[in-house]
Amino acid sequence: MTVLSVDARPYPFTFDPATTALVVIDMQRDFMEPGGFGETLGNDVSLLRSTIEPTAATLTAFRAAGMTIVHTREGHRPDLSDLPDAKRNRGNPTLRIGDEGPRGRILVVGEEGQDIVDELRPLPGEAVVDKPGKGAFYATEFGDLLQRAGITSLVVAGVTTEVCVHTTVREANDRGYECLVLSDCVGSYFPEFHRIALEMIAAQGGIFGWVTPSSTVLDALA
Ligand code: TIU
Repeated sequence: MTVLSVDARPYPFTFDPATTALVVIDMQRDFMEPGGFGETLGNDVSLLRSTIEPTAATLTAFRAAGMTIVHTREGHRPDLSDLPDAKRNRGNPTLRIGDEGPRGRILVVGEEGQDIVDELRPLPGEAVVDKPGKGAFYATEFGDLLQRAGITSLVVAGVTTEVCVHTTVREANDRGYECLVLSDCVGSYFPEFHRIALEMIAAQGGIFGWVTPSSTVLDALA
């Protein structure tokens, strides 16, 4: 396939589908459904639901185009050996990471709550990277996986905009990846943070990358 270009902020984003991956960050029940980590931190998890439908459509388009797809899940080993006390205790939540919640142990790998929501379930063959931090590169195989696949550009969906999406995009930017964030496929518990986080990515000539609605990418791949 040839190189594609889509309208974006701060200027058009150009990508080769052969070297571009869709990265879907932490679309987990623990963040998006009641009874999980997001709710124990005091958040209204329904605010993230609007990301599901456009992300599902984007997954469909990337699958149809035969492009690389990587899903991430924030989570910790069952023995919590990769969970710093600072993270476990932060915010004094009602349920801490590792505690038993209504959907299994909070943010523990393999538990129902830690898995991806049904609507965005990965297909067999799609990579799923479990990550103990907010960024996808820290203490994971994510970077090696992208390198092996020859990926140089990332199209990013997921939650939350100013936390795991931002951390991952910043980490990716420092590692030389071109990042396009899909504005309707990322979401936050704080609408104002979401808006400003997207502005921060595209400001200063795209200091961390580009921002566009998913419709521009879907049109380009159609
Ligand atoms: N709390 C919050 O906004 N986010 C996280 O803890 N993790 C992710 O963003 N995935």
